[in-house]
Amino acid sequence: MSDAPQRFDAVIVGAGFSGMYMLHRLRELGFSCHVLEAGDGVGGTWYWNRYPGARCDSESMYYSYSFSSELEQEWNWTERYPGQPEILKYLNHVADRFDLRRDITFDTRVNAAHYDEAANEWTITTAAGDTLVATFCIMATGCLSSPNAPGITGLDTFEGATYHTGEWPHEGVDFTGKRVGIIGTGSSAIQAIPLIAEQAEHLTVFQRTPNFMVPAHNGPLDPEFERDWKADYAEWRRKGRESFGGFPYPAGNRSALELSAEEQLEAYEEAWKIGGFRFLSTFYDLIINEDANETAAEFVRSKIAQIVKDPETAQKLMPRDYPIGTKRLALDTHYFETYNRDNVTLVDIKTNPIEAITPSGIRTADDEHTFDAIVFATGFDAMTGALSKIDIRGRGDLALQEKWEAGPKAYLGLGIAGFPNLFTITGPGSPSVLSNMPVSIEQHVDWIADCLVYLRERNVVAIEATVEAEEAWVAHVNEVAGFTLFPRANSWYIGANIPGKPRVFMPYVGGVGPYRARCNEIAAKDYDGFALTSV
Ligand code: NA7
Repeated sequence: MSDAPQRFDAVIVGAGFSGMYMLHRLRELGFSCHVLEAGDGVGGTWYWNRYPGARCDSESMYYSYSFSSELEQEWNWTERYPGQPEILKYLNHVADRFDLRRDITFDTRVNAAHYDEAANEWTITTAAGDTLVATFCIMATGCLSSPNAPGITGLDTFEGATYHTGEWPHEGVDFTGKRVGIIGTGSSAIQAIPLIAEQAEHLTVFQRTPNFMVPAHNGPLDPEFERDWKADYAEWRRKGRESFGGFPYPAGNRSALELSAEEQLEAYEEAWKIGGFRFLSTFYDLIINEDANETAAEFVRSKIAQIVKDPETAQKLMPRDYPIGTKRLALDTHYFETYNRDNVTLVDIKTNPIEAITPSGIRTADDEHTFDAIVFATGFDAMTGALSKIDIRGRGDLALQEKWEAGPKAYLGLGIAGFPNLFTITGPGSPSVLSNMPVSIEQHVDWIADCLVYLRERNVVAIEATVEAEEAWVAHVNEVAGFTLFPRANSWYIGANIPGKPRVFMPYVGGVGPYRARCNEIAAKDYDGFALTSV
C-alpha cells in the first residue's frame, strides 16, 4: 500500500464467508470496495480452526453459499458434514471463481476504525500503520474469531508446547508418543479429543462443564442424495431461509409432554439414529419448557451411561445443571467412546480445580499432571470479541468498547446508534450463532447491499440507527430470550465464559425467518429506525 490513504465506497474487515460475499455483492453493484484480512488467505473461521477433527456441524448441502446456482451445481461435497480442509478449499474456489483476491489485502490486521463526522468518512488503520478511507465500514469479523486463552496462573512457565484450537499451526501437530492435556469440552474439544487420543501416548481432559451431544453420523455423501438436492436447490434454500434456525428441515410440531414416556423414547431414538441438530426439533417445546427439555436431557444422559463403560466417568460426563440446547449442542463422533480407552483420563475441574500450570504440566487441587503439550480448547470471546479488539470510534469520538461496556447494543445486529455508516455482519442482536451461519450471513450481506443502493439512489450520505430503535430492539431481543430456557445456562451466548464480560444474551432467538421478515419490513419502510442524512 502507498502512503496516501486509498479511498473506497466501502472497506470490509475480514475475508471469511461474510466478507467475501460482501465484496462480491458490492463490486457487482458498482461500489468501490476493499477487504482487509488478518490471515494470509481467505476463510476466516475455517482458515484459523485447523485442529484435528475440525468439521462443521451443519450439513454440507446447506452450509454453503446460495447466491450462485452455477456454484451450487458445480461444487461437489464429499461428506455429510464438511471438514475444515474441504470448507477452506470451497472458499478458495469461491475466491478464484469470483476473482475476489484482487480486492483483498491479506496479512493485514485492522487496529482501528474512526469516524470523522465533518468529512462523513471512516479511516481504517492497519497494524502496520497504513490507512484506508471509506464512506462505509463493514465489519465482517466473525462471531467466533477472538480466541479465549484462559488466564491460568503459571501459563508462561510451561516448558512444553501449547496450542489453541482456534489458532492451530498450519503444518499440523504430531502428538505421537506425547503426553497431552486438553482444557475444555466444548464443540472444538469434542471433535479434537477422539483424534488426539488415537495419536497421543496419554490424553488428559480437563472438563469444567460437561456438554450435551448427539451423534453426527458423518459419512460419505450419497451421490443420489446430492443429485436430489441439486435438482431442487432453490426450494431447499427457501426452506432454510424461512425456518427458525436456517436449517431446511421441519420444526417439531408436537409437545414432548403430549406423549407417553414410551412414545417420547421412540421419537428420541429415531432422532438419535438420524443424528445432527435436528434432535432439538424432535418436539417444539424443548427450548421453551423445562419439563419437556428434561425428557430430552435425560435421554442423552441415558445414552452416555450406555456408551461409557466406567460408571464414575459416565457420571462426570453427564450434564445436569443446565437445559439441553441452551449451551451450544455438540455433534459427537466417537467422543464418549474415547473415554473407554486406556490412554484417556477425565479430570472434573469443578470438583478438582486447576491451581496452576507448572513448567512440567498442570497442577490441580488433588493431582500433578506431566505433559509434553497442552491444548486450549477454551473457545472464544464470542460475538463481540473481534469488534472489541479494534478501536472503533463513532460520532464525538465515542468508543464502541465504552458504548458496549454494559453489554452490546445494536439495532437488528446490523447498525449501531452513534456509529453512522458502520455495519456489522451477524452482529449481536441478530440470529447469527443460533443459526446455520451462511443463511444469516447472506441475509445480512444482501440487506446491506440493498441498503447501500437505496442510499446511493437518493443521495443519502449517512445512515445511523436511532437510539430509540436500538433500545426497542435490544428490549425485544431480551424479551424473546426470556421466553426460552437459554438464559438458564452459563454459555458463551451470554458471555459467561469470559471473566468480567457483561452478562447479556447476545444472539436473537426469534428465528431467522421472522427476523428476515422484520429486516425486510424495516427496509421497505425507508429504513425505519435509522436516521438518514442527505446531501
Ligand atoms: P466453547 O464451546 O466455548 O468451549 C470452550 C470450553 O472450554 C468449554 O468446555 C469451557 O467450559 C472451557 N473453558 C473455557 N474457559 C475455561 C477455563 N478458564 N478453565 C477451564 N475450562 C474453560 O468453544 P469451542 O471452541 O469448543 O466451540 C466454539 C463454537 O465453535 C461452538 O459452539 C460452535 O459454534 C463452533 P464452560 O462450558 O465454559 O464451563
